[in-house]
Amino acid sequence: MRNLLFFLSSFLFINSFAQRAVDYPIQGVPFNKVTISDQFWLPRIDTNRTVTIPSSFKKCEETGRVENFILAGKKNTDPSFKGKFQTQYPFDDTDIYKIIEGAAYSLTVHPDPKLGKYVDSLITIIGRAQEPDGYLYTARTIDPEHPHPWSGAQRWVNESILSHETYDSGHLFEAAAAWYQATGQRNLLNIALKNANLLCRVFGPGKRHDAPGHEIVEMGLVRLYRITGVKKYLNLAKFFIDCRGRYNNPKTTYTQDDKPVVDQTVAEGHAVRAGYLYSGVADVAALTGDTAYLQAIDKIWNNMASKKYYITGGIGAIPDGERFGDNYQLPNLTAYNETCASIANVFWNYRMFLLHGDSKYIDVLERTLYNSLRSGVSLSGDKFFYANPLACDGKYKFNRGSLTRQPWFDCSCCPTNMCRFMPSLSGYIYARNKDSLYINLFVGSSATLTLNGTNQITINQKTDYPWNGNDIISITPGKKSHFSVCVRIPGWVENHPVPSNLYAFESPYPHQFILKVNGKKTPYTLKKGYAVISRTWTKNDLIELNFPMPIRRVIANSQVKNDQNKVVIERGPIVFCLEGVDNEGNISNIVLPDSTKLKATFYPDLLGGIDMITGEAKVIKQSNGLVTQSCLIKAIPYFAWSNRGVDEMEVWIPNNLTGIIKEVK
Ligand code: FUB
Ligand code: ZN
Repeated sequence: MRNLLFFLSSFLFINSFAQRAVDYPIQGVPFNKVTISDQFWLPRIDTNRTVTIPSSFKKCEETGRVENFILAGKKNTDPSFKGKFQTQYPFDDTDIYKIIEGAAYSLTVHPDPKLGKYVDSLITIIGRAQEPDGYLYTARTIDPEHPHPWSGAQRWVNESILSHETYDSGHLFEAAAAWYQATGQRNLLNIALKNANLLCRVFGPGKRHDAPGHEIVEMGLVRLYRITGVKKYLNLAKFFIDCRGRYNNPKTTYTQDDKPVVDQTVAEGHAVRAGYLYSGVADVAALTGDTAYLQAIDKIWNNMASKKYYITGGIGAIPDGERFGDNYQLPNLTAYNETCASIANVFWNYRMFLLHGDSKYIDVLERTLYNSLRSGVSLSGDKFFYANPLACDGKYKFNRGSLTRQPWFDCSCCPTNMCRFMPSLSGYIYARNKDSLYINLFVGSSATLTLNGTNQITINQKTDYPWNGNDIISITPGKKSHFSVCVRIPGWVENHPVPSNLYAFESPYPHQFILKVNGKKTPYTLKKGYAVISRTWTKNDLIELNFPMPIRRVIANSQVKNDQNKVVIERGPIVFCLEGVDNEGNISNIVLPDSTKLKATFYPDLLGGIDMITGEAKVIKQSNGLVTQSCLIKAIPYFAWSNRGVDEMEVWIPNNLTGIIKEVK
């Protein structure tokens, strides 16, 4: 009988899901419909599966994060039990949720019964830690008389400042949705729904109206709504967004709470919170058709992309407050660029694309993905950057007090965010609407999707990206049919390194790329950054692409003080840097004149297989006054630095003597 009720309620959920009228005009092809075979990304995803996920679970055990759930469970069964919260931050529960989310994506393509069993055992422990009414927050449950100092004496009283209670819920919801999607199992989903139902009882019109201190619950609630079709979850996500700028005291820009979201115009405050908020706003805008939300995030996005965005794709310039700086305040040495903020930026830009169908958002996403996000984890998969600066002088301890990647942090949000992001990458490659298929990322992969309701299309992509711009994509529809394939033409091919005037190529390159179908040049129209090929497609039709990848020099807008008289070396989507070890240990006196010819060579055995860019530059030396000598410089991809010990590093390289100046914070 219980099973029947379960079946009926699932059926009703799915039914209401199908009836949803408004949504993103474009849908992503989800991670579980895409298999990555790419020579660049697959080894990294495999390392995430074999090293990052297991080592992070181990850290959660060693540091007491798992123990926190066990202790909370004991308290739930025996109120006289005396326990003590084992770790430092009230949001440490989220690390386990994030790794479970990553394990879920990973298991979809790589079944691993041992891992599945381990996650199930964790879910059992998590379930026991949940209080009977759905509350799940070990920082209070273990010892309610003495909760974590950030948590407040009673539930929720510190929610808008420090407690992270709904932040914990948000990550729980994300993990539960992923686990359910990946395995079909409802064990974590049931825990999540019980917690979400509690939130719905506590918060809302006429009830509590705190704006969450650290956003993510909005996105998490939307995921629960998408799975269940239960409207109250979407309503609560919208309610939380609408609380911002209205009720909290104090109202801070740090938490994007100084004004109502619809009146906000600039990217502000803590960058991870901001990125998660803007992603949640996009989700709710898509599902409710709220145009005021749309206008707000469009304005905020313009501010970010034109004034607060690093050439590496990082966001959140300022360490103090882990936050966005003022317009054009983009220091290099002290750049914070938290790994989590890069991940949040990918979430946000992907949603902006789904809303607008413009490739400029994928340009931002791609730059972040291949550079500042990728740099967050070592090649070995077990050491991490929390901050991702654009320069290192070997003295300023940028990485939470250290000069290089670390295996874990007291606040370990970045490693565990990496666990969940890496295996979800398959979900960002393709998208579709009713009769168009979008190819956004050039990542070797195969996918299946449906167009026009019934036509099942199989895609196969083979490429050497990002090291060269050749790409072959086969399209096989279930039945011969007419539709459009929209191939993204990256901004860097079109002479726009970014979709704003924040950065430009020093010298333009003639617009040229090759696009053929079945060996012949094909007609296409350029629309919102996509080459749209509309034709009748049949089995194994082949799209061939070639994006020339000359080595380019990028310069910054004159308002970015720290980047004047300097250039960045780029090739394709990859940003390069100088690291001491390749350049006789000292890079601070190197000048790269515009006349220096640069050459790219692929080294399969260096740093996991990378392009190195070399050229005859100048080095300034002190010997009875300043002397200039020739020197060979070697630049490696930014993402690969700091894999060979502590070192100096520089992304912006002086192209004349004036460029060798001190950094402005
Ligand atoms: O507050 C939770 C997480 O810890 C944030 O997202 C990170 O920036 C770190 O402060
Ligand atoms: Zn982080």
